[in-house]
Amino acid sequence: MHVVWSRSRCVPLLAFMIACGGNDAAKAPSTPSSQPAIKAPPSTGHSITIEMTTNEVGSFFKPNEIETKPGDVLHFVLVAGVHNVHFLADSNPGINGLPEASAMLQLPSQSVDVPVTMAAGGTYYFQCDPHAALGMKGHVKVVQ
Ligand SMILES: [Cu+2]
Repeated sequence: MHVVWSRSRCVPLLAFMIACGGNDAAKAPSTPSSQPAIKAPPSTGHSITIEMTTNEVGSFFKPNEIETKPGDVLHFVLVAGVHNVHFLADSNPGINGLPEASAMLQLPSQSVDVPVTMAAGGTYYFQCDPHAALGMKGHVKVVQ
């Protein structure tokens, strides 16, 4: 003998699944480009740190010979002194996509990121404007 329980009571299921769609609306990332005329290569997510230093030896970039790829970022960090980074047009004749001259960095650990927008297959000259005559310069070789 068995007892059959009727469990068919209708429980009102108040499923208020409120989809709160107002707050997580996708905000388009607003990344204003400082160089709208240049079609930037897609970012590789890779960055190369270059120190800018003045010490008893002199003023220099370290390293100052860099090999990189389009879409990399050159991460210039001030260690000591007052420096900038400038891919001088006169020293890179006929080259499109040169980054603009950076601001002058003055405080240790200040940095500037320079996206590699120059074409692969070239080597590009850069310098620190105040110290170029003292040898503060370097080259970026861009490879594919
Ligand atoms: Cu300098």
